[in-house]
Amino acid sequence: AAQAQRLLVDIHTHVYLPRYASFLRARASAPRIFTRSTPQGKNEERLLILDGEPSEGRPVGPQYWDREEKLRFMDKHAIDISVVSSANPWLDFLPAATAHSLASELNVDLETYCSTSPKVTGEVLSRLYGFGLLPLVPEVTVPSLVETVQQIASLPHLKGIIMGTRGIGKGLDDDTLDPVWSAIEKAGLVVFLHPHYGVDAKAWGEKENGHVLPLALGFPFETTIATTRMILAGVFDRFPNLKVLLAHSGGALPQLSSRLASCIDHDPAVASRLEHDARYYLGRLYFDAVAYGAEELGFVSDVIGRAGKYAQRGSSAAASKDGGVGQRKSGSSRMLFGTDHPFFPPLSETAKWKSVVENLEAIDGVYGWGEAEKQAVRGGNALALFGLQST
Ligand code: 5CU
Repeated sequence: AAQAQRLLVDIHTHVYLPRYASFLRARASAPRIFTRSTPQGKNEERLLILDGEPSEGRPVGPQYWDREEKLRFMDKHAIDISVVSSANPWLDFLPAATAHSLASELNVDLETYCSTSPKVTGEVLSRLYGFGLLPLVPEVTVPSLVETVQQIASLPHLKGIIMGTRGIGKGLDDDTLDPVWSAIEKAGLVVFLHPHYGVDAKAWGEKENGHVLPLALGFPFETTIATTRMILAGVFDRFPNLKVLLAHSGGALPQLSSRLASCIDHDPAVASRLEHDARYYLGRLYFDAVAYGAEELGFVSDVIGRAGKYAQRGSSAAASKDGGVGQRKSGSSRMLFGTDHPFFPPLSETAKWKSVVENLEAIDGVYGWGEAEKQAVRGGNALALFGLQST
């Protein structure tokens, strides 16, 4: 058990399973994988997934679907365990019947991908676990979503569900989804909330900035909006044991949570719907540590760590007597290391990926976190959240 507490666990790492990649290859419009010939006369595969992405897409290869590549990447960065999720845009673009059958097949594929992986040396733990998929598309029936939750819960290596922000067309604050939240809560699965659509592309202006604005700002704002809508709809009041993990450290939500609380306080109709001050709900959530900076991680843990002070709406938080160090330490218990592999590859051959090294250095550099907090963020929190029992 002491060894397990030192494991490095990556909870934000993606795959396009071979069945999904074949599906994308058969498509004529985005999302799709297509082949083109290079100036050297070779064939190369390209991936086109984002809205407004140039039509030549980006390079795609075995790092997206080959499990051996995932394990090699893990070895290169000393990652012991990965909790792997399908990458966006999941099944969002499919008709309901296809989404439903493909979700079930991909869930079984992911279970096999994980269950046949090697074990962590000296441990009963596998090196790979996964987040399953729900057929979250318009016109799917809620009973079929619940059925898929139950399928995922029955697959021993699947510990959660990755989902985008659209729900079944009306977002995640749609009350129709209540039986789905209830089934997920009951099964103890972790929801990994991940963006794909960003915000209205008109916000990016006319200058050519590649993917920088949609990825750096659009993705996190999408998560911010979706989570805020869930808070406002009372999802976390109705399902207090629902475990939701936010991609990219919750986007702008930690920075905006006091402003959100104030806006709610000034809107009696909304305020009367909620059991708690908005800031309280941040202490119920989990945040990946994919923020690339120590100061940002420290700030997020401060905000999570103070949440308990805001159980009552209108409560005013007394300043911490220890300068906030205890609060910062306690917030760290809901933060978890991630890489976003295979996205953000290095632009040239390097020993380690910059994106991974930066996230590890950020954890190491958080002022006020001791070795215990850092190790918990690197792996211990993930073992606890996903119920991964060591020998
Ligand atoms: O680079 C990107 O486009 C992405 C993406 O689509 N999804 C993701 O998780 N990270 C980066």
